[in-house]
Amino acid sequence: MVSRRQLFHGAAVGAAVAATSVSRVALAALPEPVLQTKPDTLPPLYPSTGRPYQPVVTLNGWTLPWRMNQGVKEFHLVAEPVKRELAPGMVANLWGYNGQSPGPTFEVVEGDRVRIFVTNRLPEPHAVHWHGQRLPNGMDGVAGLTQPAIPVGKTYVYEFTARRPGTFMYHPHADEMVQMAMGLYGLWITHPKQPHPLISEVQRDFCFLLNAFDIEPGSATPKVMTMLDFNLWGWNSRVFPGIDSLNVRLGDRVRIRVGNLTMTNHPIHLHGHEFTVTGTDGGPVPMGARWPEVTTDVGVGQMRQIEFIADEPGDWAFHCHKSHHTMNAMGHNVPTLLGAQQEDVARRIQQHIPGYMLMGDKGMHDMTEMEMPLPDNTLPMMTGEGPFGGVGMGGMFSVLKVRKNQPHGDYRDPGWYEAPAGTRAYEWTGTAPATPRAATAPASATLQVRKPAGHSGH
Ligand SMILES: [Cu+2]
Repeated sequence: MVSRRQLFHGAAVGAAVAATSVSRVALAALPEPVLQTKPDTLPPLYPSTGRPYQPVVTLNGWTLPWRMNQGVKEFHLVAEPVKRELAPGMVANLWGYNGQSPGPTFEVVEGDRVRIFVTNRLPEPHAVHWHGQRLPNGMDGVAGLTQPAIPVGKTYVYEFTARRPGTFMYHPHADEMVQMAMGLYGLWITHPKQPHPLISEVQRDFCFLLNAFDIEPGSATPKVMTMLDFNLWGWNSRVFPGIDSLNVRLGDRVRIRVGNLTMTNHPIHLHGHEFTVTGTDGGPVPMGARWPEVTTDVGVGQMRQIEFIADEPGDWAFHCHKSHHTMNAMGHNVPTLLGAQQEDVARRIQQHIPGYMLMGDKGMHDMTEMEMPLPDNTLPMMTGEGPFGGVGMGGMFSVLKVRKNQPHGDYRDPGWYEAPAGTRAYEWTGTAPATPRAATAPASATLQVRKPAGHSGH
């Protein structure tokens, strides 16, 4: 599923942080935009200038380096068409920032003055809204309302002070439906400037954005007018099995920040642990308003920050609980065939359509292992290999890996969990007694007439 990655070689992004060598003349020019070419999870970017903080790790993403210019952190964001590998075997034509969708994560400290140069290399006007931030109205990035849209080829400058700590997002406020359907958005973390009574120190701090795409199997560009029937559900523009695992050390306090810029809600569920929601886009949650959960719904336009102690070793599933969001692209106009005798039907159809297959008379588990002929550039609907066979998942699914021996600060994939003897579900091999069964319904009741449901696509 997830290969081991060398997470300690962030050379591609490391260089631009060194601000001291930049000349006065160069500082008057635009900061060099930093690009990222790979969808890997890059290691935390420890700040070499400005106030220190404990950095986050962006799942299958990275943090944008800045340069310090007379006390102001300067960033250069470039909106442009990008190619993003959603999972091995599928590349999508998206729009993103600095080479990737989502764009890079911004990390600043409460009180920091920031200046962001936004260059528009999209084929249409653009504007960036800094979702959730306190800032002067004219910096809010709403095309037509607070500024003219950024014309194609032009660069605009946003400048404000990051006034309150928390997790924020950024996204277009110009032709949002198209630009967000194409993958333009990113995360913004403002770290507290001093210990904060409602913000815990954590050993691991992950963040990702939820996404929804509608990409026809065999094509590569999202359909931008889709409102409901998305067919690919992702985290940071990756879909399982392309999403990296979240690797932590046993006993770590873990924070995960999840932002939702899709058009539906996502109940995010963690196995094996209880967590509390410790923050929203509105700020830290007061202690008296926190309660234990194993699932939290992340509504549209919302961020939820969850925290827990990773005190149970293992490979724990972590996923959206809408089961069609843990599947990859497939036609939805498939009737339920549980219990139907279909071998003969399939054989008769195959006489007319070679290769035609019906599926699912015993459930869809077979899909997890089936070698189906797929169109080019798409992914199996339910996939991913675990140590015990097919995981049968897609979309918004990953694994929290809790390990006693995971070194501090090491985010590399430790491989699969080896359960201690006697702690894994096993097969009963004794003699099974006759099992009483519920009476089956009379034969006539199994006859079904399927009428058109008038709910196209689902
Ligand atoms: Cu979901």
